[in-house]
Amino acid sequence: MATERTFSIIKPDATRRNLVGKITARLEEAGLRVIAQRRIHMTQTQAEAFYGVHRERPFFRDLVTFMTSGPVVVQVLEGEDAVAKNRAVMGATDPKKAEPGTIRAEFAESIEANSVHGSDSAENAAAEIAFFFAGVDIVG
Ligand code: RTP
Ligand code: MG
Repeated sequence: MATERTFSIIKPDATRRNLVGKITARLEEAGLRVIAQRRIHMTQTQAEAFYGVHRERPFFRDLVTFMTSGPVVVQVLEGEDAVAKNRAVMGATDPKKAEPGTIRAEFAESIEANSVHGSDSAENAAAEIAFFFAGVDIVG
């Protein structure tokens, strides 16, 4: 597997509980390197566009409200097999179903307030990275 990049968000439930360092440490311990990072407060327009694929899902409105409820930390992660590696260290969407030791099992509050986002494919990773970062701000 070649070196790959993925996109990560530390969500508002985690920034509120001051977990940015602890979560980032988990990512680093898994072999992922933070090669770009920014703390932002997403606008409604940004959240709606970012989660556009979920527009028809019943949880879409609540998700946009949650993701705009406080600051988030957006990150570009690099490493071997980064997309799958990040998804593995995150754990399942619903923390009740997440493997012990994963970020969501340890830190998530609920299926919605689940502490982290990670791209689900290399294609989506490229699009999500480009949504938040200019090439000049990514230092691999
Ligand atoms: P993510 O996109 O944030 O990495 O999470 P995921 O792939 O594991 O989950 P996905 O199905 O893409 O859902 C995106 C986010 O929407 C919220 N959600 N709420 N109330 C619900 O039933 C529900 N289901 C999903 C979560 O914040 C989830 O991460
Ligand atoms: Mg997803």
